Amino acid sequence: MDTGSRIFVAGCKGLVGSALVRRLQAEGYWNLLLPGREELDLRVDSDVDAFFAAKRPEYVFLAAARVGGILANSTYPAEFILDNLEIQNNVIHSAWKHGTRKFLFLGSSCIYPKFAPQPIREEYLLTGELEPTNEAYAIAKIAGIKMCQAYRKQYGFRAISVMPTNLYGIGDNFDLQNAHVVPALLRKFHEAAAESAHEVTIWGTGTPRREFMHVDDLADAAVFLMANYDSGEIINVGTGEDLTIRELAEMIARVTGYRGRLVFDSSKPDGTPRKLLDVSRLHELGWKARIPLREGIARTYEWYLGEQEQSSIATG
Ligand code: GFB
Repeated sequence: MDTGSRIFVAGCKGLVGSALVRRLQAEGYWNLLLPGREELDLRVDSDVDAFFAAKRPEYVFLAAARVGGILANSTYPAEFILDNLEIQNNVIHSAWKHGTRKFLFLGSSCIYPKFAPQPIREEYLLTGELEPTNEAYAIAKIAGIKMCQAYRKQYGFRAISVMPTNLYGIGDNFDLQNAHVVPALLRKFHEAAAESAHEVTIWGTGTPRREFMHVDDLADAAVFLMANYDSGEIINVGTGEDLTIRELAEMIARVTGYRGRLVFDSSKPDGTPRKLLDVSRLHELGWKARIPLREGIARTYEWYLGEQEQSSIATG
């Protein structure tokens, strides 16, 4: 890519897409194609085809997806499978058809088997049963990986597939029902601290282990891989470190100043017991995550407080 390349960031308003836009703009890329959802519905094949025919993007980052936390995934499996299949089928096919030079598909660590050995190596894909709470989403993402590999094999399309670990950061969704755990707990603890509440309820047992990466690190890795990786083999992107949900909750409580009790609601699902990616392939290429978890959470909290302030000014 050079700074004048036509680069399409699909999903430019989302957590990952907006981080990619920040990163690319900071590096001087000025020819970014950034249609919003109201302008281009990626689920409609004829619209996507017309967009590619008109704009002919040279590089594509496919960061558009229907995403959500454990409850959203298990409540809306139909939307999670259909929307994601439609988006990725349309964007991958049109990119190939209209001559995109290089394509980056973003998957997820939930593509791996529920009980995969830890840390999870790329070759564990399709070696066991998936985690039921996000099976629909995972199947869609696996189909995207296979589609990229098929187009590379049959047509020589230079598509790469990147598997990020659980992400959080600026621009995240803080809706308590649909969010992932980091924004959900930031909001719960923030509100509890403000109200001097005595307890906060955390879903599940607190024992599952997760790895979390700040989305700015992911954006940095994606731009790095676009330039330095060209293989059909999937590649993991993570920090290489995990912690329990209880430890995460304690960290978020400290960041927000909450001092009450933590209550665990084991009627809510835990999901997969552990999800830690093996990132040796990425490290061998020369890339490592830089933002420590506690610092990333503090930055996200600062951003959230700013957003709260803006919306209270707006509502007057
Ligand atoms: O972030 P999360 O929804 O994603 O949940 P998954 C992680 C863990 O945090 C689970 C617990 O064990 C949850 O039970 N948790 C505790 C909470 N309190 C809360 C809360 O208030 N909200 C949420 N959301 N969780 C998702 C997948 O799984 O991970 C997606 O469903 C995707 O497909 C994403 O892959 C990265 O790691 O369990």
